[in-house]
Amino acid sequence: MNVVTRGFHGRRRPPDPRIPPGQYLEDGFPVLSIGATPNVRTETWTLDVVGVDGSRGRLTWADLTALRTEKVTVDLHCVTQWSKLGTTWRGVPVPEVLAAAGVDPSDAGYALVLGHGGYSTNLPVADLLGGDAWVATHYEGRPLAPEHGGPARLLVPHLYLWKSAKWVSGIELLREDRPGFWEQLGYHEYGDPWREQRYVGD
Ligand SMILES: Nc1nc2c(c(=O)[nH]1)N[C@H]1C(S)=C(S)[C@@H](COP(=O)(O)O)O[C@H]1N2
Ligand SMILES: [Mo]
Repeated sequence: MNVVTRGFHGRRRPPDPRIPPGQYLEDGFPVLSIGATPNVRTETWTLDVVGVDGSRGRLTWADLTALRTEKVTVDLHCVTQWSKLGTTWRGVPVPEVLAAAGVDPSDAGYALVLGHGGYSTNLPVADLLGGDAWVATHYEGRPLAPEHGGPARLLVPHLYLWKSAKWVSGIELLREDRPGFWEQLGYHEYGDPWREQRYVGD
């Protein structure tokens, strides 16, 4: 019998089932960017979509904002171990962005998503088409702040947050997987927070 251990366990709070393994709860909204925040203006904003057959489509801000949006409340998980619960966003579902660009994703296996400043990140196309990926323009009811990727970023909350490219500028559909910025530096090709897929081989 170990009274000390039993007492310790008795005082411990039950773990929050919304927080994946190895993560802690963050109340603020940290900014994680490789370089300085770019000044991306809606007047000149474009999103270039490229299909596996070389088909191309470009959306302007007017094109994007004419599309149907969804309001979603999601939890965010950053590989630097913070999780932020219950964040509310507004965005256009990615399938509708691809359709508006006139690019058919059915032959694609992967996507490389590009952000201003040379950022890129790869993920399976299925994760963009499955109903859990948006081109987000609003956070907590306001236009998305520049430091968090405004005017528009990818939002893929079921994967670690580095997959959610800020200042999204392109979506390239691929047959073969191609690593993005962090993935080339050893981060996981998929990045499921619930399986702690932080680094290659996790
Ligand atoms: N274009 C671009 N997108 C990016 C990044 C970046 O440096 N540039 N950082 C990524 C990383 S590592 C994380 S954790 C999240 C951080 O988003 P936040 O700054 O809104 O918290 O954005 C991701 N998207
Ligand atoms: Mo990150």
